[in-house]
Amino acid sequence: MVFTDRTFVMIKPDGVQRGLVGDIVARFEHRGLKIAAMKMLLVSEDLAKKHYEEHAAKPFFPNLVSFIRSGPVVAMVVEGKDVVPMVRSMVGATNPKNSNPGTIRGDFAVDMGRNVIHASDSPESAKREISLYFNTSEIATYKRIDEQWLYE
Ligand code: IDP
Repeated sequence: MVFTDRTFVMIKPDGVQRGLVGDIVARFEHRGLKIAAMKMLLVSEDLAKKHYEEHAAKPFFPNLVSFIRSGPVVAMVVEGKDVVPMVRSMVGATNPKNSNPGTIRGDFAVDMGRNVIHASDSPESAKREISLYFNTSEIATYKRIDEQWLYE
């Protein structure tokens, strides 16, 4: 099945440095979601500011920009039915103090500014964020072999 539902996910520098990339990607794969694109990169200042533009006026904005640039990140496009809310529920609350166990932040994070992962909060943000990080030629269209066992 080829879904139009897509979300943007980023494993932030803390997740990469702590060796959590494999565990996090496995959660999406095991859930049945499709990784349509994935790359490691260093985020430029310009890209970091665009990514977090909705927070530009907030006092923590400079920290957000410098943290996302503090090491390599892993950016992904993830696809599946209702993928935006599904991935947000897998990620957990923004502040890990309030993230339920079983969520990525609830299992792997302690502090708000070291919350391991970013995921789009709406289909509109997903579209915008995917276009910031990926060209259309970098996004693969393919079928998972288990789709008939995932979708009724
Ligand atoms: P989200 O990552 O759960 O979507 P957003 O509100 O979009 O949360 O905030 C982006 C990131 O900015 C958060 O993941 C967190 O790392 C950081 N952040 C959000 N609110 C605060 C704050 O009040 N103080 C410090 N950092 C914050």
